[in-house]
Amino acid sequence: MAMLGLGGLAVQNRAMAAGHAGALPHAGKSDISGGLLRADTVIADPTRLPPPIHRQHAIHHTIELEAREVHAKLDDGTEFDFMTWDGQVPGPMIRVRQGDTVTLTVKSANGNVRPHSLDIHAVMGTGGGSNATMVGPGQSRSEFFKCTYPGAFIYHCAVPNLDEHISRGMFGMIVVEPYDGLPIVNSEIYIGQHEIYTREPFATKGTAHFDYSRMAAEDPTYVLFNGAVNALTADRFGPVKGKVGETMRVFMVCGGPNLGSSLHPIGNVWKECWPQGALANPPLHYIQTQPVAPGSCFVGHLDLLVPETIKLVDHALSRVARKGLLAEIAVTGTDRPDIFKEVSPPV
Ligand SMILES: [Cu+2]
Repeated sequence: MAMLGLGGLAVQNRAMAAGHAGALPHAGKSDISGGLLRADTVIADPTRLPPPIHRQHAIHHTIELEAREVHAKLDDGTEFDFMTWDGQVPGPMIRVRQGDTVTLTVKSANGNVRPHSLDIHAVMGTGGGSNATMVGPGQSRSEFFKCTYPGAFIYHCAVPNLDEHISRGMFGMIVVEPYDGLPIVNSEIYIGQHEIYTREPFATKGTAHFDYSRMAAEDPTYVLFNGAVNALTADRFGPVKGKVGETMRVFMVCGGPNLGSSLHPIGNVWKECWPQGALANPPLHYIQTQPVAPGSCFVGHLDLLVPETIKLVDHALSRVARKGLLAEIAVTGTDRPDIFKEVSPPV
């Protein structure tokens, strides 16, 4: 088994020999990766995701995800008890090809208190595999599944208090690439939106405590990308970087548990996007704001036409102005005054 050293993940791929008895296994590429942007947070590094798939044959993947309950920074001076997959929000992206098979082991870290399980929307089976993967602290269980249909699908914890566990961070994405793969782009990023319900008001210093009443009322205190207030911005831990003339693919998973997202790139539009992550369908073009339901995913392309800071937002803008949701893409390169320029001199 090859350890990637990325977020504690282990992955082993081998060629699928089914139907070809005696065939030699091929070396497979890594199909899962992840990692934190900063150690005292749960912020998944949006640039650490598995590479696009170019092979033309099916393989079998052996993948491990660990449920980890962690105390981490939600904001400067504010901490929270998160529940995560591999210590990060969103959980590591799993990337496979249609027709691939997976043996997935769900582990629960020794220090955990709660039970956890995994519902993967790409899995055709009871509970998306959640019955087969229910684990208590220190336990480990495995399941086998075939990636029958292409698309970008959410995975999430599915214990009875699943809304709380998702709110605390237990969601991520599996991308099942179509047989023909995805369009070629220059770069890719992976982000996740979810909301947190606390007794204390937004930005209160100290430890924030979970509020079940506010969750039942679907009235969150925080709405976040990647598990921290304004995490992916110049004012905090840095924006994603892009270059003029390039095309960037954005994978976004909306964990919820209750709120959808109206995903908009301020200063740009989605040149192409696949609503609900439905990669088997033709994309929509030139979409300004795309709804992403809780429990669903989004895949979209941005042409980076001019130097600018693109702000990725949920266009339900009180979530941006008052609840902590923001990611930025800093695009650098040569000015394009034929596309945009300031006309009036600064005052
Ligand atoms: Cu859980």
